Formats: sequence, C-alpha cells, structure tokens
Amino acid sequence: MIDRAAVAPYDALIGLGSNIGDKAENIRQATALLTQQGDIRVVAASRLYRTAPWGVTDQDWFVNACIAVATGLSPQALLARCQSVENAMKRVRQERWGPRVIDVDVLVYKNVSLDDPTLTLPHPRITERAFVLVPLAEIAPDLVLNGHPLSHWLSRVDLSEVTRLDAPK
Ligand code: PH2
Ligand code: MG
Ligand code: MG
Repeated sequence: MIDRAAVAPYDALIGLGSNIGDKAENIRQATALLTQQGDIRVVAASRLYRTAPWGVTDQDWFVNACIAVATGLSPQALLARCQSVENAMKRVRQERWGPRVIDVDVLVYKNVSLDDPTLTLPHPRITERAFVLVPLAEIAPDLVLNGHPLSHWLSRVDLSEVTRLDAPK
C-alpha cells in the first residue's frame, strides 16, 4: 500500500530541464545551486527522465526532473532565484521553447493562483506536458490541477515520450 502520509510536505514544486551539454549533470548542478544559500530545501526529488522535445520538436531530447521544496521565499523571490540559477549556468535566452542548458520553472506554489506578467501559478502548461506530469506524479501524487487529479491529465498525454533515464535496456 502506498503510505500517503509519507509524502513530504512542501511549499513549491519546481521543474528542471536541459537539452544542451551534460544534461543530467546540469539538472544536478541546478538543484545544488538552488539550495546552496540554505533558504530552499529539497524535500523530494523525482528520478531523471529522457523526454522528447515538446513545442519546438526539431531539437535534441531533454532530461527532465521535478523537485518539491520547502522555502520561506515568496513566489516572486523563488522565481528570481530560479532565474539566477539559469543565469549562473550561462543560459542564453533565444527562441521560445528552443534548446537550453538549463530551465528552472516554478510549477506550483502552495495553493497560490497568480496571473502576473512575470509569473503565472500554477504554471499554465503543466497539464499538457508529459515531461512535467510524469516526474511530478512521483513527488506530488495527490496534486490537483484545474480541479482534476494528476491521473486525469496523465491519461491525456503521450507517455511514450517520457522514459526513465536509467531504465534498463
Ligand atoms: N521545455 C520547453 C520546451 N520543450 N520539451 C521537453 N521535453 N522538456 C522541456 O523541459 C521543454 C521542452 C520550454 O520550457
Ligand atoms: Mg520551461
Ligand atoms: Mg522556464
């Protein structure tokens, strides 16, 4: 039986993605940078996934993961920290949905709904992205988005586009 009480309490869910260089190492480095000041703590981390490029399909495959964090930072301060990690890792902002060394997105912050020019919460495209939904289901199985559980959204995406990076051949 799955022990629901074992799911760690968290303040925010963060999505990580990379499709340039050592993709898995980039995810690990971003997580380390995000937590190094001590005011963001990882309470759960998904496994790493190899995912087909979404949106702009003519680019290399991605590694994606999600983490659940405990933090006293506000949503805006957390977003700023995510962007400073992207900048520290020399992310170059070019085409929308194009190749990136690292992407760090605030997906969910507590029960906050926000539609701000710089931050929309929950992230508006989670529900259509298998590369977010699959790792999210590992660390936040009880999450409800737009009134529906993750299982509802998972049933509507192409799960074949997302495989475990360490899956046995
Ligand atoms: N990020 C995008 C666009 N497309 N595709 C995959 N598989 N993974 C991503 O992280 C990703 C993407 C823009 O944020
Ligand atoms: Mg993104
Ligand atoms: Mg982003």
